[in-house]
Amino acid sequence: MINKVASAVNAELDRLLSCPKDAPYAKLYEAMRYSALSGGKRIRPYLCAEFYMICSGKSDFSPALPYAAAVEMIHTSSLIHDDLPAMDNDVLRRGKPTNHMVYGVATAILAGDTLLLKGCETAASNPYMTDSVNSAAAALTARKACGMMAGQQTDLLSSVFTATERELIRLQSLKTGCLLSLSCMLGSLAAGYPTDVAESFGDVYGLLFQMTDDLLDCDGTAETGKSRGKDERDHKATFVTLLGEKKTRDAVSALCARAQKLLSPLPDCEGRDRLIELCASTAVRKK
Ligand code: GRG
Repeated sequence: MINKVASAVNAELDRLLSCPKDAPYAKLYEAMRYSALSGGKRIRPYLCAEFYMICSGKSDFSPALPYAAAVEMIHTSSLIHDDLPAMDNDVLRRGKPTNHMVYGVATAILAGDTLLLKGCETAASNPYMTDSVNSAAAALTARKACGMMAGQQTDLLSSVFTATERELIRLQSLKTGCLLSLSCMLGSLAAGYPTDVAESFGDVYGLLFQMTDDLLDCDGTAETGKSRGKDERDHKATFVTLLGEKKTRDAVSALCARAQKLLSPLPDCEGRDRLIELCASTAVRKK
């Protein structure tokens, strides 16, 4: 199912990010497309589409697709900015040179900014939804994107020498958790279903996802497409640098079980089983 959603969201992003003809700013769109259409697991669009299917009982996720594309645009904007010299200063993303390495810092900043706002615009104008649902979706999207930035700001100040586990959980719940919970919530919202289960699941799944991301950063065999071992070198507070690998792996197992349990109030269906399986595969992921 994730491959089906990935193909559909790629086509939607291709359409939404097409440059107006003869525009003098074509480079900006080229830079946005370079990062938005450069692969990626498309986990956020998948969560959005899957929550829509589970909560609506339908197998066609088209009505949730604009929301799924909106979250992926915002996620891409965060990756572009995260890689900038003033942030993580990275040269490799998804196995390719980072946006600023190809287009320069100024265009990369603009590409990130434009993708962020295009994401909000897309969430506000889903043609399958009523104005009031779109208005709620846009407000939620903006709120969660602000949460992600608050997490990034906290991260800038954090160091392995001073951070506590509690602070790190708070930081990562914002930085990574906000967009993952947003994805689940937009799917529920599009289905006209309450968003509380989606939010609680997204929060816990977000922590699970970030802990495994930290484990991948120090795993020599992982296929992340990113520079490895940077966190330790930069003295960043991560779950692995703070807790050690063994305790992090134990926490991953506990979070996986917790996330799976949080799905029980949802309708019993194939989609819910797929999410249960997603948690298990995330816990042992290699990319
Ligand atoms: C957009 C204005 C603006 C600011 C962004 C830099 C920043 C503020 C936030 C950083 C957020 C960030 C990069 C969090 C890390 C989340 C994370 C684990 C990313 C990796 O996600 P994957 O593995 O990546 O889903 P793919 O490549 O598969 O999409």
